[in-house]
Amino acid sequence: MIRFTVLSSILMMSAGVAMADPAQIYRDACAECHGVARLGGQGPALIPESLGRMRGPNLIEVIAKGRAATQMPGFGDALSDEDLAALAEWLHTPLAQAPVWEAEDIEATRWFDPEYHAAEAPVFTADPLNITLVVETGDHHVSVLDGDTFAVLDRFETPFAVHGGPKFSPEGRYVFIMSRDGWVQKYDIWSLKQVGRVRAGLNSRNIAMSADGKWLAVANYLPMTLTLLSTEDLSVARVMPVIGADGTPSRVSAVYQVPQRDSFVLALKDVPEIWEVATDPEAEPVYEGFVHSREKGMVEALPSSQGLFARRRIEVREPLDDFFFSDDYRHLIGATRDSERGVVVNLNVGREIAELPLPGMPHLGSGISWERNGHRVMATPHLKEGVLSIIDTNDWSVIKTIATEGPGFFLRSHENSPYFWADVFFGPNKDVMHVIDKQSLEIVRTLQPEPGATVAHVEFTRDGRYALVSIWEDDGAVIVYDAATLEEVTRLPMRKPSGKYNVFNKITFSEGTSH
Ligand code: DHE
Repeated sequence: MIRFTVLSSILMMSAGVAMADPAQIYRDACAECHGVARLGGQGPALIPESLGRMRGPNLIEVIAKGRAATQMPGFGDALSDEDLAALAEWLHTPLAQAPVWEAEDIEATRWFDPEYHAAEAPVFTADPLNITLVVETGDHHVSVLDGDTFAVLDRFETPFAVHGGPKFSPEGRYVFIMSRDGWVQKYDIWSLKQVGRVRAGLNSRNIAMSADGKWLAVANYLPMTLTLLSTEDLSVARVMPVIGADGTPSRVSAVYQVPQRDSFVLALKDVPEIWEVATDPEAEPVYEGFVHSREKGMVEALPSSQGLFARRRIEVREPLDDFFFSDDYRHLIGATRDSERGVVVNLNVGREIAELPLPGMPHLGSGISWERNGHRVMATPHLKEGVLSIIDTNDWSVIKTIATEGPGFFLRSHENSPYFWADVFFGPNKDVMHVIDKQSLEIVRTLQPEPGATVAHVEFTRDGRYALVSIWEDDGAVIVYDAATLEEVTRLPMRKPSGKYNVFNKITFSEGTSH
């Protein structure tokens, strides 16, 4: 009824006036679902920060035709082509004022599912550590798969546009999922039930969990903050403004858990700093640098913070992004803005120690590592070049560049597999997946499960026996391969399955997966 009223009022408006004011059209037709301030509500936020990442059909098409499998209706009959274009352009204009999203705003969104009751033990007979979650971005759901039988135990709705890997609690019972609009969802795998949700940011990048499982960090672009939540009840522990040493505010590109150091590490988009935030209540004092005293010259400043959430700045020459961590978490490699180099930072001493050429936009966040000839090597795909770089992590030299059939996005392997799998995500060959020998570094097989369909992202079962591959299409599938023979075992229909995450591989920090 409401929708009818809105549509008919727009029709009347369009009939009487040559072209309606897009802000007025928004107020009449969109605000009810997308929020008066365009920050989202029942529907997603409609601001440049979120629209810039829109995949698939363009904005005008979505407004005109609606979005399948969502509540979004089409307004093509109600609005002229000019009005549609004007509205789309208006939605791409930045908000006049930076929105505020503080602890009380976040708290006000905290919601618990009234149907949730915590089961005392798993409500299924499957191995709870061999559960694999499949994020289906086609209709914003997650399927919970039994990793032995590949039966779907549950399929639950997620917030709109989930991004990044879900994060599991250390024993593997709970999982936390984040959407690009900053919603964090908690789900209980044992009970197969959603626990609750909270909106931790307005435009967010990813989440990380502390090593002790108590805290969840949410990296935000909007506002420029790190939100720290309690994993227990999703309450806000702290909203940390992110401001560089020179006073410049910065977006947080990503946050990572650093288990050995009991901390989070943050990649910052706008300032040449890496931040480390302690999750250890006994964390040593952190000094902000040095102050000048007329009598003594340069003297050490008083500690600015210590204990839980103490923050340390590591200064680098330029902003670095998309981190890969060495196995012992002593080093990270970050990508430079020109997408041509990787910079190695030693977290102990807090400075850059090496630089390596990685042209063609390396996707270090997808990097994985393994032992080869007594050396630990890592591999990274490149988003703009059809190559994989293999790097020796002892001296950070590039030991081989493997040519692929196009730029790829994700890599995966498993301790029990002699191969690693690399997708081709972009270009005419996006329907193939390479399987590469970890020792010879030669491509042993190039799979093409469905000609013409994008094939991407792999996850292994707990024992590494099977590899699950996505047919990344609306009418897609997860294909289960025997990881040794590389033969197809079964095909599970799914709605644009993106990432897949095995509980055991994630909580044990398997070397074959990114974290
Ligand atoms: Fe992702 C992980 C950043 C675009 C799907 N992506 C990540 C992570 C980061 C990141 C920092 C690690 C988070 C984590 O798991 O904690 N992604 C970026 C970008 O900067 C980039 C290039 C541009 C952007 O839009 O933000 C980008 N990512 C995409 C996509 O276009 C993908 C293919 C589709 C989508 O859903 O938007 C995409 N990103 C993913 C997936 C993961 C991911 C499925 C988790 C991979 C995993 O196996 O852990």
